[in-house]
Amino acid sequence: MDATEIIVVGVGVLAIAFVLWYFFGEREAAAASVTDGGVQQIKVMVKGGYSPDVIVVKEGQPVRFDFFRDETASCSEQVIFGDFGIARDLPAFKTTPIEFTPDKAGEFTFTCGMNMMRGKLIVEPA
Ligand SMILES: [Cu+2]
Repeated sequence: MDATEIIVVGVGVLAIAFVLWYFFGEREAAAASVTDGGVQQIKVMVKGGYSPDVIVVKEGQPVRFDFFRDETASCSEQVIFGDFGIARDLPAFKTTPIEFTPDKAGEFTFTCGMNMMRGKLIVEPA
């Protein structure tokens, strides 16, 4: 192989590694910040997905998500926390607060109304 071929192969390998990381890699989990009132707060950006899409909270303490939907794509117009019986409309370009107290520990998914966009809520045992 000459130098050009080595570079081409190298770039290809890096591109494959990036794709694998992007789709299958472990995402950085975001921990909620706790206010004086003991509410676990976290801002979630909604744009083609949820950011952050892995959120860590503690069981038995109230949680407040501020969902900011930064798009009009109909996919994201609803967010559902099925395990907690919550379904809420998210108006575009607005912040929608969703408050509840996670009463069970474990890993739960939250999704858009079509179950296409997904995020993970990790509730740590109290
Ligand atoms: Cu959707």
